[in-house]
Amino acid sequence: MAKHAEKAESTTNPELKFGGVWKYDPAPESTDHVVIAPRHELFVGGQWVKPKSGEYFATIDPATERPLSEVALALDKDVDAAVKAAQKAFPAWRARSGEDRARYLFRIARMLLERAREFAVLETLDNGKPIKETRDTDVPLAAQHFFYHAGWADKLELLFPGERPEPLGVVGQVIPWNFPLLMAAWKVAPALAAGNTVVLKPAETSPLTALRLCELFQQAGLPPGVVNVVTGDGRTGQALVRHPGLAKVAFTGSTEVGKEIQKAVAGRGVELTLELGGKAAHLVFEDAALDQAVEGVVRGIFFNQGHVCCAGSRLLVQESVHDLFVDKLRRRMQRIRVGNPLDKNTDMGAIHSRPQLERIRELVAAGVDEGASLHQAQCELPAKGFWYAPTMLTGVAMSHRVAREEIFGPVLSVLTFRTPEEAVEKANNTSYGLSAGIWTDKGARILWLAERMRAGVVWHNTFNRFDAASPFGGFQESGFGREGGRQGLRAYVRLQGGLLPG
Ligand code: TAP
Repeated sequence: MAKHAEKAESTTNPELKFGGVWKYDPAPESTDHVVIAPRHELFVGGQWVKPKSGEYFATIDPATERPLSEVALALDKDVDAAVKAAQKAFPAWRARSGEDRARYLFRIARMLLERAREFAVLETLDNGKPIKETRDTDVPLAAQHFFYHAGWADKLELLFPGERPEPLGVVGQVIPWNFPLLMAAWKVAPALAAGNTVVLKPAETSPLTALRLCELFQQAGLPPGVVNVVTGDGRTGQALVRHPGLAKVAFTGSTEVGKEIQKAVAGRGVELTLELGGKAAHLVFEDAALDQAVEGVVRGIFFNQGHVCCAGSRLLVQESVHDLFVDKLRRRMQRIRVGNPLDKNTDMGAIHSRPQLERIRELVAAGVDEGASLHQAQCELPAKGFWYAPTMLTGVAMSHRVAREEIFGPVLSVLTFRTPEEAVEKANNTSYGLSAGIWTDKGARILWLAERMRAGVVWHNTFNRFDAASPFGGFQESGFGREGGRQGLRAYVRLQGGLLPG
């Protein structure tokens, strides 16, 4: 509960006044503008409804601390109404042909691309991430998830030959703040393609794009209740995952909350997939194309301010090239442009919230206390908002907190190795197992390493590349189940066994 109070504090601004519609308009001649309503209600049964709690909370722009809008707080009764709406919608939705469901998903995908700029700006404002990323990654990938799953909706029998895939029922989906729109698409698209109905709970600090997605659902004519969105804090998430009307829970977030959810659904016959934290090893061998590897490492840790579950946060460099590589990295970090997330030249935007900024500061201080050397890019950070310079800690040992705990910020911990065996041993020495990266010129070494590394995704000579067709998920404390691809759809169906020809 303390965590939720902390988050609420970060969004409570004494100057909060909602005089009317808040409008972002970058230049008079530009069409790139977004209008934000001063208040957002819940989306239940295809309608905007007031919360029974009567309460609202603020969502702010982390780059300026300016309030953007107030958002309804859904508690038990609202969550119950949303689950009931999804239950009511389920029989008709599952009875539709796959082709029919596909039409809705294609329509949503196309509409999202038509309004791509608006969604990109809104996401940047509510999250703090640079417009370059929302424009080139978040929005197109979110649309890709709808397109991709639309393509499978009428071909599920081909995906699971000899089986009869049936939808599960009402799915409760809880998502985090680091990729709000993308996570919503990533969760909703496969669930609908497979014939389920949904209650989605976005993160308290970044609910606006999931709510705007509801406008697309309405405009696409999606039947009422097929998708419901309940905004709120951890209490809303708790009410949802505990609701007896759910057939499945899909959660993305911290390992700590994931464990709580696992307990909450235990023994209820509810399907569960968990996408949790990570502490990815990013390996650089002496024979790698070092300048390309520098770019990969920078993308691996500074993309989205390092608020990425699969971020390459543990750099393992072969000892023979350590000094050279660190020097190249230090010079490259100096060229990262940090600042106004709405500026298309910005590489790194704002840290998402004050509690997250404090956590990053605390862990970096712990790293220095434990003996690591601190290297920070020299850059002028804005006075208002939550900011942190690109940071690297060298001389890190496996026992240090910064080598073991997820920082979820723009902080790279650098360690060394001598042999491939030692690299694998250090890479696997973690309680997580979500992703890993390998930079080497030798194909045989890539295969040898990939077979031995315990990570759900292993990139080689690239990092942080995503595709709706590719399954994503982890081992150990990074969770279980996969999202994306055939494996992702499998998590939204029950396989009933095939029909034998007569
Ligand atoms: P969490 O605090 O776990 O929050 C995730 C979501 O769960 C939010 O919507 C949150 O609501 C809600 N929630 C909080 N307490 C809950 C409870 N007891 N029962 C049900 N729902 C609850 O994580 P975060 O701070 O948003 O995100 C950062 C973490 O997510 C990192 O550890 C990161 O690695 C992980 N993450 C993993 C992935 C994948 S794919 N593996 C992707 C992105 C992020 P409020 O936000 O309103 O409190």
